[in-house]
Amino acid sequence: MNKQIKLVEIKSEIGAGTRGASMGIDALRIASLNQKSDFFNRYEEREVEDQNHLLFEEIQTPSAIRIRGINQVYKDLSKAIVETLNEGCFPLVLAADHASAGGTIAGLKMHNPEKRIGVVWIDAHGDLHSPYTSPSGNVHGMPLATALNMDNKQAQVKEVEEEAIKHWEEMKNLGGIAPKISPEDLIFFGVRDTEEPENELMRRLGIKNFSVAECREKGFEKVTQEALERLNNCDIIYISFDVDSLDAEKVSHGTGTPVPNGFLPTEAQQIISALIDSKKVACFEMVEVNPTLDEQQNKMAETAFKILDQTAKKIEQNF
Ligand SMILES: [Mn+2]
Repeated sequence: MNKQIKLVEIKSEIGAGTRGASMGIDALRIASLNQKSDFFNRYEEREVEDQNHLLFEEIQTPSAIRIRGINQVYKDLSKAIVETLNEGCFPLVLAADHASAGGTIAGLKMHNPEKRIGVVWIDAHGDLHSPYTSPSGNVHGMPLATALNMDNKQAQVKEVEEEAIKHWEEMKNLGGIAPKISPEDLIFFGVRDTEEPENELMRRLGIKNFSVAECREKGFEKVTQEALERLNNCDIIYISFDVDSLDAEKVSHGTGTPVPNGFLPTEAQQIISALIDSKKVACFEMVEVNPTLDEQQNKMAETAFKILDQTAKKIEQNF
């Protein structure tokens, strides 16, 4: 019998610089109703507590805004991922801002301490910042640095508060395993809006980015095969799908940090589906739908939901 998908839902939006990502999951729900889909009836849901009440409090740590709350989200979400995997289910994570993905990776690694995890990060951004390098202090730009256990202090641009360091260290070491992934097991698709400290880190670590142009030039079948070859030594693969990887101009601005010149929905779907066909994908996450920023009603969620529904069906065939 096929194992079951379980939806793991976390509405944490304290890692983003703009408000409203916590409404992203509900926007997907509305999209599913409009498309007459039974998606949210098909799968069991596990809700993880957010710390969004902190938005009403003053910012204590400007270098990593509300990192205390993100640290808690990491703990709660990683636990939910471990529980879901313990039940033999496939965790399909619906999250608000991308900060929580560090907690997802932690949970995957805590359940599979002996396994090598490949990460495919489909995103306009590198999300490789640390409190030491981030110009904004928004923690949704930092999840991969926690998974890689990297501060990138060579590129330090500011002082970090004691309180922020304490939480940052806990996040990197969550589950007593650090790092959780290796740079050679991390692959970007569609990253096109980065800051210099991230560029420098990507060069130094040799992190592969399949740009939108390269994907179109070589063809999506070829680049996904190349990606899978690069992850050949990984036992399992985690896909993190940030909807800002999609083209903001041609699709929608309904996401926290929209960027033009991204993927078309069909292109993103091709990447995701080909990866799942490898049968190595053990977790999928969709993040950063923000209906309050959508100038075309609920277009981003409508688009993202189609990808979500297709992806879930693909997982069912392959899990
Ligand atoms: Mn992201």
